[in-house]
Amino acid sequence: MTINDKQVVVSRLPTSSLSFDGVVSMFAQSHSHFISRSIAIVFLAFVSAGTLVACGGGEARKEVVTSAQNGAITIKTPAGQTRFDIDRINAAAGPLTVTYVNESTSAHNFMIHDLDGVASSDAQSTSEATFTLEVGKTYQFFCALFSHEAQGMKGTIVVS
Ligand SMILES: [Cu+2]
Repeated sequence: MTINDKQVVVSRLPTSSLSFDGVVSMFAQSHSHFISRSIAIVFLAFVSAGTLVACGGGEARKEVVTSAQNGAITIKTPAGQTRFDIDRINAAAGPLTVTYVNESTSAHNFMIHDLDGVASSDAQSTSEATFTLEVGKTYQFFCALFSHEAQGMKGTIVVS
C-alpha cells in the first residue's frame, strides 16, 4: 500500500503516541470475543494508510500530505480557518523556501520549531521564508501567534 503525495488518506486512529502494536493489542483485547488479533492487524493495517487530524472542534479530517518541489512549497491558511492546508510536508534536506499564503482575516505566521526564520503574513497577504533542513530529521511547523498552535495550527516536516 503506498501513499501518494496529494491528499491521500484513509483514516487512522488519532493515537500517534501509541505504537502500532500497542494499538493492535488494545483493539484485539477490547474485541477479543469477536475478533482475533490477526484480523485486528489486517484491519488496522488497512486503516493506517492515512491519519486523521484532530481539529479544534474535536472533529477529525483527512491528513493532507504534500512534497516540496525543488526546495519550495506553498502553504495556505484558507479563509475563515485557523489552520494550515497541509498537515505534512515531505522535503529534501537543504534549503526549503516556504511561501505562506494567508487568506484569512487574521494575522498568522509559519515557523518551524528549532529553526530560525519566520514567514509572517498579515490578514489576506503572502510572505516567504527560507529554512535549512537537515537530512533525516522531522520538524514541527506551527503558527506562533496567540494560541493557534494549540488550536491545531501546526504540522510535520519529514526530511529525506
Ligand atoms: Cu495563526
